[in-house]
Amino acid sequence: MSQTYDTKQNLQHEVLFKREHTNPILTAADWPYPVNTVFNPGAVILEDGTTLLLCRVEDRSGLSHLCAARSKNGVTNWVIDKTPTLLPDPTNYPEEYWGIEDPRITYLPEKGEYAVAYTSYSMSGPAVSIAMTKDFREFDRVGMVLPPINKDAALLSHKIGDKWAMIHRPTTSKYSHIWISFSPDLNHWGDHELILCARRGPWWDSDKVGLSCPVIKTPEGWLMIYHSVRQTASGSIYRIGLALYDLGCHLTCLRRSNTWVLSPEEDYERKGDVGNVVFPCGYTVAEDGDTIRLYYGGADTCVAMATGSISQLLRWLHENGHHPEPNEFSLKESNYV
Ligand code: BMA
Repeated sequence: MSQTYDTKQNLQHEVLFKREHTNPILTAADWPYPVNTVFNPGAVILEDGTTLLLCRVEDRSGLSHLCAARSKNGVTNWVIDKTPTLLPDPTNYPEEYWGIEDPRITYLPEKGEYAVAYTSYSMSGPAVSIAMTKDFREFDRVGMVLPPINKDAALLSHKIGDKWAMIHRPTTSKYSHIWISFSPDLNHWGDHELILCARRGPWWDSDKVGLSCPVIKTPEGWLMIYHSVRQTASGSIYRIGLALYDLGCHLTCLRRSNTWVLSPEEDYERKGDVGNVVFPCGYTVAEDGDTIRLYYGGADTCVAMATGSISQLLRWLHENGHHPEPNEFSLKESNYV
C-alpha cells in the first residue's frame, strides 16, 4: 500500500474545490421561521433546472428536521419553504424521537422518484431511514431500514445486478468504516460488504470515515466523496477525501486518495456550533456533465458551496491515490472490525 509520505503531494497541493466567494450561501438568518442552524444539505437539480437543497435545520430545542430551499442559479435568491418540509414523526416512527438529520438524495430513474436516505435519531442512537418523494412536498416513508448505530447512508442511482444498493456507515467500535448493502425492495437489506476503512494512526482519515454524498457514476467507476474524522487533543476535524470503485457487482476499490481534498480553512468552517467541520451531503452536476457543485455544512452552522470538475477529480485521484491492497478492507484484519 502506498501510504508513504509524498513530499510533492504535500508541498504543491492542487485546489480541487473552489469555494463560492459569497459563502456561506445559506444561514439561519435566511430562514422564514426561528431556527438555530442550517447545514448538511442534500442537493438535486429538478426537471425545470431549479436547484433544490434539502437542509438539515436544527431548531432551538436542539432537534433537527428537514427544510427545502430552491434557487434558479443554485447560489442566490433561495426560496425557502415557509414551514418545515419534513418533520420527525415519532408517533408513527419512534426511531425519529430525537429528530431527523443529514439527508442524501438519489434520483432512481427506474422508479421515477427520489430516495432520501437520512439519519433518524432514535433513543438507541442514530439509524438509517429512507423516504421516497416525487416533488419534495409529499414524502412516503419506507421507515428505518438499518438499526442503530448507523448513519451517512445514500442509495446508488441504479441497481447492481437485480438489487438496489446503499452505502452506509455502521459504528462497530471506536473506529467506523464504510459498508455497502443490497436490497430487492428498498426495505430489506443484506449481503453486507466493507468497502472503505478508517486508516488509524495520525492519518487525516484515521478514526472514522463516512459517505458524504451519493456516489457519482462515471465511465471510470463510481466516484465516492467521503468525509473523515481525525480526533485531536482539541476535538475532531472533519475533512473530505475521494475514492473510486469499479462498476461491477462488488464495488471493488480502485483508488483512494492519500490526502484530503477539502478541509476546514475559512471562518465559517472553523467556527460555529461544532468547529472544524466541512460536511457535504449533496452535489449537483451541470449540463456539461463535468462541473460539480458540492454543497456542504460549515461548522454545523451554515451551508456553503464549492465548485470542482469530475474529470479533474478522477485525474487527480489517479495521480495522488493508491490502489488498496486486498487486506486493506478485510474483515479478517482484526484491526478493522
Ligand atoms: C456527524 C453528523 C453530522 C455533523 C458532524 C459534526 O456525526 O452528526 O451531522 O455535521 O457529526 O458534528
